Amino acid sequence: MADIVQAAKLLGDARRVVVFTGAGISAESGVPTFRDALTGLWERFDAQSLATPQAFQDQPDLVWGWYEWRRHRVSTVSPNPGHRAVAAIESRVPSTVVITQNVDDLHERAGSRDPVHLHGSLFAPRCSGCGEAVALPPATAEPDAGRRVQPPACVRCHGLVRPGVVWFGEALPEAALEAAARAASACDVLLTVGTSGMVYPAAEIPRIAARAGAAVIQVNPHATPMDSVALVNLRGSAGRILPELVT
Ligand code: BJW
Ligand code: ZN
Repeated sequence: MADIVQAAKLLGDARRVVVFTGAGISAESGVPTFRDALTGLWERFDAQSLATPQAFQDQPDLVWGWYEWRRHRVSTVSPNPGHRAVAAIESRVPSTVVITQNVDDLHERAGSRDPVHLHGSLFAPRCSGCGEAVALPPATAEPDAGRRVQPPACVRCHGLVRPGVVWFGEALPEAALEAAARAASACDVLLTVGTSGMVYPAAEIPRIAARAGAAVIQVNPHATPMDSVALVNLRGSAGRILPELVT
C-alpha cells in the first residue's frame, strides 16, 4: 500500500488523534523555521544562543529586537493549506488535540480550537521581574531586521518586558506539558509535522504516543530523528501532504 494511502486510512479509522507540529508547518506561510530563522540581516547571529535567558540578560535590546521583528513578520502572514488541513482533522474527529511548539498563532487563525502551546507565544509578553502579563500595541511597523529595540519597562515594577516564550534552560508551562503527555499517551494516531525533533522535552511527545501503541505518522521533507519512531514517513511539505491526507 502506498504510504499516503496507509496514512490516510490510519487517520480515517482513528478515534483519538494528536497533531504535533513544529516550525515546518508555518514555513510555507513565510515564517522562517527556527533553525533557518536568522536570515537576512539576522544571519550573523545564532538562534540557539539568542533564545536563552542569558542572551536577554546580556543584550535585552538585541533579543527584543529579534522577537519584535518576528512578531511583525507573523502578523503579516496567513495560515497555509497545512494549518487548514489540521483544522479539518479537528472538525472530523472532535477529540483531536493539537500540540504545537510554534510561537505563532497560525493554527488559531486557521480555525484550530485550542492548540496547546508548549513553547509559549510571540503575543503574550510578560514582565521579567514580576511576571505581569503586558499588552503590546499591534506590530504595525516593521523594526529593521538586525536592529536593537529597547524592551518596554513594566508599569508595576519597572522590570524589563520579555517575550512570553520558553527559552533554552527554562521549564515548559506545566499544564501544557501535562496536557500534551496525557493526550499522547491516549491517542490512536499521532501526526508529527514539520519538526526537527531535536528539542526536549517536546520531542518526547511522539515517543510517548509510540510507546503507548499509537501509530505515528511523520510529515517532513527531510529525515529527522523521528523517522525511527514513525510507522509511516511522508516525505514532503506540510502544505502539500496534509491536504492530501484529509481529502
Ligand atoms: C518542513 C517544511 C515544510 C521545513 N513542511 N516540514 C534531553 C537531551 C538533550 C538536551 C535536553 C534534554 N532535555 C532538555 C534538554 C535541553 C534543551 C534541549 O532540548 N536542547 C536540545 C537543543 C538538545 N531543552 C530545554 O532547555 C527546554 N527546557 C528544559 O529542558 O528545562 C528543564 C527545566 C526543568 C525545570 C526547571 C527549569 C528547567 C526548553 C526548550 C525550549 C525551546 N524553545 C525554542 C525557542 C522558543 C522561542 C523562539 O521561537 O524563539 O522553541 S528552541 C526552538 O526549537 C523553538 C522550537 O519550538 C523548537 C523546535 O524546533 P522545530 O519546531 O522542530 O523547528 P526546526 O527549525 O528545528 O525544524 C523545522 C523542521 O521543519 C525541519 O525538520 C524541516 O525539515 C521541516 N520543514 N519546511 C514540513 N514546508
Ligand atoms: Zn513587573
